Amino acid sequence: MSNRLDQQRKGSFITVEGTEGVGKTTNIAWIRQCLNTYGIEPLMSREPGGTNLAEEIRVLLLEPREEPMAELTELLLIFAARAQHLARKIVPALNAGQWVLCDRFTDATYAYQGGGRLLDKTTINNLENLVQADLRPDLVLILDIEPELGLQRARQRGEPDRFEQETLEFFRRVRAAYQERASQDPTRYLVIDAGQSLDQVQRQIQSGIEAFMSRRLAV
Ligand code: T5A
Repeated sequence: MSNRLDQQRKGSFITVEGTEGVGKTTNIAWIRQCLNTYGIEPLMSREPGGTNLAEEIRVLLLEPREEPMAELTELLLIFAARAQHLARKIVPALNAGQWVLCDRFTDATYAYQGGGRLLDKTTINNLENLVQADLRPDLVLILDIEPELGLQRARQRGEPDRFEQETLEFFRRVRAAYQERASQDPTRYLVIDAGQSLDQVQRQIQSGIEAFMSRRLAV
């Protein structure tokens, strides 16, 4: 009974993850170019956000505010944005045969809300099943970096958002949660050492995409 989302997808779903300032925005453009060489033009999106309404929820989530946001409020807002994003953008695209390349998805929730905020993983898993049914990314690229280095890069860009104001300890837990998820499913997750030069990072990404494409073409 998978389909509250009416999902009969044909396209592939690739997500990109990592702690702050790890270089997702920079490298997503490169991933797109790698896919282009196979004749694939992916639909680009991001979370939280991706549709007008979900982008409004993103603002609520990222803007620093005087009234502290309760952890459960944060979690529910993230899944509310995701439900909208899936229903209005991701699932229709996948069903139409389009590939989707998304900057963050539910692995970020396990990492930030589960690892960072220490929320119960079963609660996250229940919401994941409710909102996504059985939809999961086909490939998750995790850009991995020492959180100190990523935060330095992110903070050079201006005022920190609500998440960037968190402690180093918080980001160490986020990173550990990503690493743990990757270790549980090494074929679906690809961990990239993002502390290297951009050129070296892009070479790792390219060979990961090539390996994914040969697995997919073999099916
Ligand atoms: N969130 C999100 C949750 O808590 N739960 C969830 O479920 C979801 C979906 C917003 C926030 O929402 C939280 C997590 C986030 O805190 P976001 O917009 O993706 O998510 O926020 P950021 O991680 O902050 O994304 P950024 O766009 O800020 O960072 P990027 O994209 O990782 O970094 P980028 O590409 O802008 O690079 C940063 C700088 O480093 C340089 C770049 O030129 C740039 O100046 N750089 C390098 N320099 C040297 N060597 C390299 N290899 C480099 N790569 C990049």
